[in-house]
Amino acid sequence: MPNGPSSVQAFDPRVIRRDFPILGREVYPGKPLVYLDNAATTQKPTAVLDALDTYYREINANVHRAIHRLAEMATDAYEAARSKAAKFIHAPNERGVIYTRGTTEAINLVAHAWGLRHVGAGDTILLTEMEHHSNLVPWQLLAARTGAKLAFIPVSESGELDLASLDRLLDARVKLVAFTHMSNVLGTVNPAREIASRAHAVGARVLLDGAQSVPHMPVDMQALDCDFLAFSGHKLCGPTGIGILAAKPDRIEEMEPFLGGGEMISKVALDHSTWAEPPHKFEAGTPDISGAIGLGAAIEYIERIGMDAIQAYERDLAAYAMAQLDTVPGLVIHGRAAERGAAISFSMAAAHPHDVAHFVDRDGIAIRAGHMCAQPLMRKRGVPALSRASLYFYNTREDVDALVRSLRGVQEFFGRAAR
Ligand code: C6P
Repeated sequence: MPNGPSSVQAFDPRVIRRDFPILGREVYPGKPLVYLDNAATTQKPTAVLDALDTYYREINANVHRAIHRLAEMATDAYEAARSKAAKFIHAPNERGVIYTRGTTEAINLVAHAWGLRHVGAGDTILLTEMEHHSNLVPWQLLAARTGAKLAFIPVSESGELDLASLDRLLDARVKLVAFTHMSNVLGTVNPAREIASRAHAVGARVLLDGAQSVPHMPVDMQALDCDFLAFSGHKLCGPTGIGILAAKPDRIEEMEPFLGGGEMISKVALDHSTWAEPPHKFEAGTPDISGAIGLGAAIEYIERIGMDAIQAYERDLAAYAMAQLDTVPGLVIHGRAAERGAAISFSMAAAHPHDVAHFVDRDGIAIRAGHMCAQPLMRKRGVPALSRASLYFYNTREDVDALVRSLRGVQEFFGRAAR
């Protein structure tokens, strides 16, 4: 089964687009899909669709249980995908690479399995003002249970973290620094290595939310020296419902089980149990086997394109998109960090973000509008919501041009209505 892009040799988005069947459809008559909501979820290439189909048609069996042929094949494919994921992020070992439902579950897993034992009353969990709710609410819950406090690295008007504040915020009471590698709203790519090394200097552990970085740039867990790294498969061409928590070897040994049940045990008596070795200790019950295999296929697919090539292409496309968006009257981009990815949020003087999204949708253009699961950041910027175009390597300048044309229409339509 061919499972690489058709254009391994030369990076050509027009050729790559042929690998994504959905990109060829019209969403309304005469309106071909312009998909610019990749920070929410990405589209799936044929390689991933085929891997899912093949699994269910030819292999389907439970993993790590039976000894029949199909069970062996399913287990091998499931574990091979784990190896691919571990290599992809350069995790220290596979023992610390745990399948989860996605970034959200991965962060909740750390909060329960590690946080409840290592964060106590009077300790601090240091976050940033730009976190997605998935990297905020689990820590609020942990703080409420343990008596720990939350503190926040401020975000500047341009969308950058105020690293000078770290001198004040980092002290021996900080047990964990948890932050997003790339903001899903501002597009900012945070200096993860620097923050990690300053956090470690006061003895804090580091969790990196890689939901928006792992799909878009090379992410090397060991080079960044984070204790925990979380990401979601569906944002990197994989299926929904599967993601990864990777933990350093010392951290994985410090974690207690989160969910109890089958597969995560070694011996079970009526009144007590002992645990399986990691990562299985953290994978109770029948896992998302097809999801894991689909994730493996997605990683294989994008590795064949190359993360460096993807990052370079997206950087160029994002710069083009920002320059074009800046020409639309009344449009304000939120997030002008020097280091940024291809998620571009904006407001328009003439219309509410929901009206903007509805309007461009009629032209076949998918963008996101709302609080983007970052309500504190919206409050800080004084907006109830934003619109966001988020690009991936299969997007083109033509996609950007279509959006800009449609946004000019928004400005004209709503601007006229207001006059
Ligand atoms: N952001 C967006 O449209 P899940 O839902 O678990 O796969 O990912 C959660 C998550 C965590 N951190 C960051 C930085 C994210 O961007 C997301 C998901 C999507 O911006 C859906 S709200």
